Amino acid sequence: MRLFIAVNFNEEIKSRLVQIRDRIGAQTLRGNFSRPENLHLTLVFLGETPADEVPAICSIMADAQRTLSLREFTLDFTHTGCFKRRNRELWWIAAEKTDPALGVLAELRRRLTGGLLAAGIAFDNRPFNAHITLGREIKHSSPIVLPGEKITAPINRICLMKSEHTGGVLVYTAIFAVDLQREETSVLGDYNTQSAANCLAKAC
Ligand code: 2AM
Repeated sequence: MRLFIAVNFNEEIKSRLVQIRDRIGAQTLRGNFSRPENLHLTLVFLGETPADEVPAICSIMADAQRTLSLREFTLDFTHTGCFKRRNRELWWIAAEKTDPALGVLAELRRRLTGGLLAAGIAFDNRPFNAHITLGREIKHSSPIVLPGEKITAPINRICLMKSEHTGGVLVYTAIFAVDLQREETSVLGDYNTQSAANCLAKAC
């Protein structure tokens, strides 16, 4: 099966991404634009993977989170641009290269790829270039002009995604997910530290 590890986004973030996607679409002659439910950020592309490697990949994802003790964080998507592929363009949105949160994402990828290498599981090892693809195969006759954007997206979960063509439509399905730790304040909510400790003690 064709797999990748990704960060997905909530409906609010996806609808803001769709607005930018549509602004690009309005200025192009042709293009293959990402469906809202397919908008994601790829951390590791595994490609065709034997099904019997899936349990090991899930463990590697859980171990990466456990060893880093990563708390949920946000990434500011501010920068739209394109990769040129032959005479077509792939348009994306990304964070500024200097955004410290990108360093956190890169560290998470290092942990994941380290685990995959150690387990002998194949993946695309080209340099990590964190982006959300908005459209592929884009052709336009005049420059695409976009207003400045800042989309602050919560990064709170990593998912193992299966990619397949179903009835000619590209469908991504999350088959496993690991949550990043919630911020202390949201874990405790209205409780004080003592009652939270009691709850945890009861749960154990
Ligand atoms: P892209 O959006 O830049 O094409 C599913 O295909 C996801 O994996 C996409 O986000 C895609 O990035 C990413 N990906 C990374 N390396 C890939 C590769 N070698 N082939 C296909 N997709 C790849």
